[in-house]
Amino acid sequence: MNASTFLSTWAAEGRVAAQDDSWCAQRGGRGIDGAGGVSMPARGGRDRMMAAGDYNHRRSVLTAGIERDGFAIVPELLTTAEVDALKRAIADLAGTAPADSVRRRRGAAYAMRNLLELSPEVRALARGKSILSNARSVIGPTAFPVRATLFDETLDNNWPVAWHQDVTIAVRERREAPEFERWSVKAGVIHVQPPDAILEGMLAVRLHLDPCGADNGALRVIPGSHCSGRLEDDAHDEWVARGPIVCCSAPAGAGLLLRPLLLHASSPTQRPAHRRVIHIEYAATPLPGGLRWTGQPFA
Ligand SMILES: O=C(O)CCC(=O)C(=O)O
Repeated sequence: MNASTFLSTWAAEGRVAAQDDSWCAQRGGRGIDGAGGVSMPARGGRDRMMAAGDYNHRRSVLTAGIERDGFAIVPELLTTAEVDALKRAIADLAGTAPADSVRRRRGAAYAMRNLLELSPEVRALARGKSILSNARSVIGPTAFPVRATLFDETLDNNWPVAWHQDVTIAVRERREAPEFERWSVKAGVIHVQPPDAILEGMLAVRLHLDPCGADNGALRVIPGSHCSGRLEDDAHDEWVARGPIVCCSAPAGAGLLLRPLLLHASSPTQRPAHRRVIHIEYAATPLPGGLRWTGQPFA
Protein backbone atom coordinates (compact mmCIF):
# COMPACT_ATOMS: atom_id res chain seq x y z
CA MET A 1 0.00 0.00 0.00
CA ASN A 2 1.47 3.38 -0.88
CA ALA A 3 1.43 6.37 1.43
CA SER A 4 -1.61 8.12 0.06
CA THR A 5 -3.70 4.94 -0.07
CA PHE A 6 -2.62 4.16 3.41
CA LEU A 7 -3.43 7.63 4.64
CA SER A 8 -6.82 7.76 3.01
CA THR A 9 -7.65 4.36 4.49
CA TRP A 10 -6.83 5.67 7.89
CA ALA A 11 -8.63 8.95 7.27
CA ALA A 12 -11.72 7.06 6.19
CA GLU A 13 -11.60 5.12 9.41
CA GLY A 14 -11.19 8.33 11.37
CA ARG A 15 -7.75 7.43 12.65
CA VAL A 16 -5.93 10.44 11.19
CA ALA A 17 -6.90 13.94 12.22
CA ALA A 18 -7.75 15.80 9.01
CA GLN A 19 -5.75 18.88 9.90
CA ASP A 20 -2.80 16.76 10.94
CA ASP A 21 -2.54 14.31 8.11
CA SER A 22 0.60 15.11 6.24
CA TRP A 23 2.39 12.18 4.92
CA CYS A 24 5.37 14.23 3.87
CA ALA A 25 6.20 12.23 0.81
CA GLN A 26 9.23 13.91 -0.63
CA ARG A 27 8.93 12.08 -3.89
CA GLY A 28 6.76 13.92 -6.35
CA GLY A 29 8.02 17.24 -5.06
CA ARG A 30 5.41 17.69 -2.39
CA GLY A 31 8.02 18.10 0.30
CA ILE A 32 7.57 18.27 3.99
CA ASP A 33 4.75 20.55 4.84
CA GLY A 34 4.41 20.65 8.57
CA ALA A 35 1.92 19.18 10.95
CA GLY A 36 1.15 15.57 10.54
CA GLY A 37 2.21 12.01 10.83
CA VAL A 38 0.07 8.98 11.34
CA SER A 39 -1.86 9.60 14.51
CA MET A 40 -3.32 7.09 16.85
CA PRO A 41 -6.15 7.96 19.20
CA ALA A 42 -5.07 9.05 22.66
CA ARG A 43 -4.59 6.51 25.39
CA GLY A 44 -8.27 6.18 25.85
CA GLY A 45 -8.78 9.34 27.78
CA ARG A 46 -7.76 9.38 31.38
CA ASP A 47 -10.96 11.14 32.25
CA ARG A 48 -13.27 9.48 29.75
CA MET A 49 -15.12 6.18 29.95
CA MET A 50 -14.55 3.89 27.00
CA ALA A 51 -16.14 0.60 26.03
CA ALA A 52 -13.83 -2.39 26.33
CA GLY A 53 -14.32 -3.31 22.66
CA ASP A 54 -13.41 0.19 21.54
CA TYR A 55 -10.37 0.18 23.80
CA ASN A 56 -9.21 -3.19 22.48
CA HIS A 57 -9.76 -2.06 18.90
CA ARG A 58 -7.59 0.99 19.46
CA ARG A 59 -4.87 -1.12 21.03
CA SER A 60 -4.86 -3.60 18.17
CA VAL A 61 -4.78 -0.77 15.62
CA LEU A 62 -1.79 0.69 17.41
CA THR A 63 0.03 -2.60 17.49
CA ALA A 64 -0.73 -3.46 13.87
CA GLY A 65 0.29 0.03 12.72
CA ILE A 66 3.64 -0.19 14.45
CA GLU A 67 4.27 -3.68 13.19
CA ARG A 68 3.64 -2.59 9.60
CA ASP A 69 5.03 0.96 9.57
CA GLY A 70 7.43 0.95 12.49
CA PHE A 71 5.88 3.98 14.17
CA ALA A 72 2.69 5.62 15.42
CA ILE A 73 1.81 8.90 17.12
CA VAL A 74 -0.33 8.81 20.25
CA PRO A 75 -1.72 12.30 20.94
CA GLU A 76 -2.31 13.28 24.57
CA LEU A 77 -0.06 10.59 25.93
CA LEU A 78 0.89 13.17 28.58
CA THR A 79 -1.45 15.60 30.28
CA THR A 80 -0.61 19.32 30.29
CA ALA A 81 0.25 19.00 33.99
CA GLU A 82 2.68 16.15 33.24
CA VAL A 83 4.30 18.12 30.43
CA ASP A 84 4.76 21.13 32.71
CA ALA A 85 6.14 18.98 35.55
CA LEU A 86 8.63 17.34 33.17
CA LYS A 87 9.78 20.71 31.84
CA ARG A 88 10.42 21.86 35.41
CA ALA A 89 12.19 18.63 36.35
CA ILE A 90 14.42 18.82 33.28
CA ALA A 91 15.29 22.46 33.92
CA ASP A 92 16.18 21.68 37.56
CA LEU A 93 18.22 18.64 36.56
CA ALA A 94 20.24 20.64 34.03
CA GLY A 95 21.71 22.53 36.99
CA THR A 96 22.57 19.49 39.12
CA ALA A 97 23.25 16.52 36.81
CA PRO A 98 26.81 15.16 36.56
CA ALA A 99 28.74 17.06 33.91
CA ASP A 100 29.28 14.01 31.72
CA SER A 101 25.52 13.40 31.44
CA VAL A 102 24.79 16.86 30.05
CA ARG A 103 25.74 18.36 26.70
CA ARG A 104 25.87 22.16 26.79
CA ARG A 105 26.49 24.94 24.38
CA ARG A 106 26.52 28.62 25.30
CA GLY A 107 25.51 27.62 28.81
CA ALA A 108 22.31 25.85 27.76
CA ALA A 109 21.82 22.10 28.18
CA TYR A 110 20.69 20.67 24.85
CA ALA A 111 20.97 16.96 25.63
CA MET A 112 20.95 14.89 28.82
CA ARG A 113 21.63 11.19 29.14
CA ASN A 114 20.80 8.69 31.88
CA LEU A 115 17.46 10.26 32.79
CA LEU A 116 16.08 7.03 34.28
CA GLU A 117 18.89 7.15 36.82
CA LEU A 118 19.01 10.94 37.30
CA SER A 119 15.37 12.04 37.22
CA PRO A 120 12.77 10.53 39.58
CA GLU A 121 10.07 12.27 37.52
CA VAL A 122 11.16 10.69 34.24
CA ARG A 123 11.63 7.32 35.93
CA ALA A 124 8.13 7.42 37.44
CA LEU A 125 6.55 8.37 34.16
CA ALA A 126 8.51 5.78 32.18
CA ARG A 127 7.35 3.09 34.61
CA GLY A 128 3.86 4.56 35.01
CA LYS A 129 0.80 2.85 33.66
CA SER A 130 -0.13 5.17 30.80
CA ILE A 131 3.15 4.99 28.90
CA LEU A 132 4.10 1.50 29.98
CA SER A 133 0.75 0.14 28.80
CA ASN A 134 1.44 1.51 25.31
CA ALA A 135 4.88 -0.07 25.28
CA ARG A 136 3.48 -3.34 26.59
CA SER A 137 0.78 -3.48 23.95
CA VAL A 138 3.54 -3.37 21.31
CA ILE A 139 6.45 -5.40 22.70
CA GLY A 140 4.71 -7.51 25.30
CA PRO A 141 3.57 -7.53 28.91
CA THR A 142 7.08 -7.62 30.36
CA ALA A 143 8.20 -4.33 28.75
CA PHE A 144 10.32 -2.09 30.95
CA PRO A 145 12.26 1.16 30.30
CA VAL A 146 15.99 0.73 29.71
CA ARG A 147 17.27 4.18 28.81
CA ALA A 148 16.00 7.76 28.65
CA THR A 149 17.58 10.78 26.96
CA LEU A 150 16.52 14.43 26.57
CA PHE A 151 17.01 16.37 23.34
CA ASP A 152 16.31 20.11 23.55
CA GLU A 153 16.71 21.77 20.18
CA THR A 154 16.64 25.58 19.87
CA LEU A 155 17.97 28.09 17.35
CA ASP A 156 21.17 28.27 19.44
CA ASN A 157 21.49 24.51 19.89
CA ASN A 158 20.53 23.06 16.61
CA TRP A 159 21.46 20.00 14.62
CA PRO A 160 20.56 17.99 11.57
CA VAL A 161 20.22 14.26 12.15
CA ALA A 162 21.25 12.15 9.16
CA TRP A 163 19.26 9.06 8.19
CA HIS A 164 20.06 6.30 10.64
CA GLN A 165 18.71 3.42 12.71
CA ASP A 166 19.22 3.26 16.47
CA VAL A 167 21.55 0.31 16.88
CA THR A 168 23.15 0.90 20.29
CA ILE A 169 21.92 -0.16 23.72
CA ALA A 170 23.13 0.72 27.22
CA VAL A 171 24.20 -2.11 29.55
CA ARG A 172 25.36 -2.34 33.16
CA GLU A 173 28.70 -3.99 32.51
CA ARG A 174 30.79 -5.37 29.68
CA ARG A 175 30.63 -9.12 29.07
CA GLU A 176 31.60 -10.69 25.82
CA ALA A 177 28.62 -12.32 24.12
CA PRO A 178 28.09 -13.53 20.54
CA GLU A 179 27.22 -10.72 18.10
CA PHE A 180 27.56 -7.95 20.71
CA GLU A 181 30.00 -5.55 19.05
CA ARG A 182 31.44 -2.05 19.07
CA TRP A 183 31.64 -1.42 22.78
CA SER A 184 31.87 2.19 23.96
CA VAL A 185 31.39 4.30 27.08
CA LYS A 186 29.16 7.38 26.97
CA ALA A 187 28.59 9.53 30.05
CA GLY A 188 30.01 6.73 32.20
CA VAL A 189 27.59 4.15 30.79
CA ILE A 190 28.66 1.15 28.73
CA HIS A 191 27.11 0.90 25.27
CA VAL A 192 27.19 -1.85 22.70
CA GLN A 193 25.61 -2.82 19.39
CA PRO A 194 23.55 -6.00 19.98
CA PRO A 195 22.28 -8.52 17.43
CA ASP A 196 19.32 -7.38 15.33
CA ALA A 197 16.94 -9.68 17.24
CA ILE A 198 17.44 -7.59 20.39
CA LEU A 199 16.73 -4.32 18.55
CA GLU A 200 13.67 -5.87 16.90
CA GLY A 201 12.22 -6.55 20.34
CA MET A 202 12.54 -2.92 21.45
CA LEU A 203 10.35 0.17 21.21
CA ALA A 204 11.18 3.86 21.74
CA VAL A 205 8.60 6.29 23.10
CA ARG A 206 9.44 9.90 22.29
CA LEU A 207 7.56 12.23 24.61
CA HIS A 208 7.06 15.69 23.12
CA LEU A 209 7.18 18.52 25.64
CA ASP A 210 6.71 21.18 22.95
CA PRO A 211 4.81 21.30 19.68
CA CYS A 212 7.04 19.82 17.04
CA GLY A 213 6.67 20.29 13.29
CA ALA A 214 8.71 20.10 10.12
CA ASP A 215 10.25 23.50 10.89
CA ASN A 216 11.46 22.54 14.36
CA GLY A 217 13.08 19.18 14.23
CA ALA A 218 10.20 16.71 13.82
CA LEU A 219 11.53 13.25 13.05
CA ARG A 220 11.17 12.08 9.48
CA VAL A 221 10.74 8.35 9.05
CA ILE A 222 10.40 5.82 6.25
CA PRO A 223 7.51 3.46 6.99
CA GLY A 224 8.44 -0.20 6.86
CA SER A 225 12.21 0.37 6.89
CA HIS A 226 12.42 -1.37 10.28
CA CYS A 227 11.57 -4.72 8.69
CA SER A 228 14.89 -5.38 6.96
CA GLY A 229 17.24 -5.55 9.92
CA ARG A 230 20.33 -3.39 10.15
CA LEU A 231 20.91 -1.59 6.87
CA GLU A 232 24.16 -0.64 5.14
CA ASP A 233 24.61 3.00 4.19
CA ASP A 234 23.82 2.41 0.51
CA ALA A 235 20.59 0.66 1.54
CA HIS A 236 19.72 3.82 3.54
CA ASP A 237 20.07 5.78 0.31
CA GLU A 238 17.82 3.37 -1.55
CA TRP A 239 15.10 3.58 1.10
CA VAL A 240 15.31 7.39 1.12
CA ALA A 241 15.13 7.57 -2.68
CA ARG A 242 12.13 5.24 -2.70
CA GLY A 243 10.26 6.84 0.20
CA PRO A 244 7.69 7.80 1.18
CA ILE A 245 9.20 10.02 3.83
CA VAL A 246 6.81 10.81 6.64
CA CYS A 247 7.13 13.83 8.88
CA CYS A 248 6.16 12.94 12.45
CA SER A 249 4.82 16.31 13.59
CA ALA A 250 3.27 16.14 17.01
CA PRO A 251 1.64 18.44 19.54
CA ALA A 252 3.03 18.89 23.05
CA GLY A 253 2.04 15.87 25.13
CA ALA A 254 2.07 13.48 22.19
CA GLY A 255 4.16 10.34 22.12
CA LEU A 256 5.86 9.08 18.99
CA LEU A 257 6.28 5.32 19.29
CA LEU A 258 8.94 3.92 17.01
CA ARG A 259 10.96 0.82 16.41
CA PRO A 260 14.71 1.45 16.78
CA LEU A 261 15.44 -0.03 13.35
CA LEU A 262 13.07 2.41 11.61
CA LEU A 263 15.16 4.74 9.43
CA HIS A 264 14.81 8.26 10.81
CA ALA A 265 16.32 11.71 10.39
CA SER A 266 15.50 15.32 11.24
CA SER A 267 16.32 18.85 10.10
CA PRO A 268 17.56 21.72 12.26
CA THR A 269 14.88 23.88 13.84
CA GLN A 270 13.94 27.20 12.29
CA ARG A 271 11.66 28.26 15.14
CA PRO A 272 12.76 30.49 18.03
CA ALA A 273 11.44 28.05 20.62
CA HIS A 274 12.42 24.91 22.49
CA ARG A 275 11.86 21.49 20.95
CA ARG A 276 12.17 19.22 23.98
CA VAL A 277 11.77 15.49 23.51
CA ILE A 278 12.36 12.78 26.11
CA HIS A 279 13.33 9.63 24.25
CA ILE A 280 12.63 6.52 26.34
CA GLU A 281 13.63 3.06 25.13
CA TYR A 282 11.84 -0.10 26.23
CA ALA A 283 12.83 -3.76 26.08
CA ALA A 284 10.85 -6.81 27.15
CA THR A 285 13.38 -9.59 27.66
CA PRO A 286 16.63 -10.05 29.57
CA LEU A 287 19.85 -9.90 27.57
CA PRO A 288 21.78 -13.11 26.87
CA GLY A 289 25.19 -14.09 28.22
CA GLY A 290 24.77 -12.51 31.64
CA LEU A 291 24.51 -9.00 30.16
CA ARG A 292 22.06 -6.67 31.88
CA TRP A 293 20.14 -3.64 30.64
CA THR A 294 20.84 -0.43 32.53
CA GLY A 295 17.18 -0.09 33.54
CA GLN A 296 16.57 -3.79 34.11
CA PRO A 297 14.15 -4.40 37.00
CA PHE A 298 15.21 -8.00 37.58
CA ALA A 299 18.59 -9.33 38.76
O1 LIG B 1 15.66 14.15 18.78
C1 LIG B 1 16.69 14.27 18.10
O2 LIG B 1 17.05 15.37 17.73
C2 LIG B 1 17.53 13.10 17.71
C3 LIG B 1 16.82 11.84 17.90
C4 LIG B 1 17.41 10.70 17.19
O3 LIG B 1 17.64 10.69 16.04
C5 LIG B 1 17.69 9.50 17.95
O4 LIG B 1 17.44 9.48 19.14
O5 LIG B 1 18.19 8.55 17.35
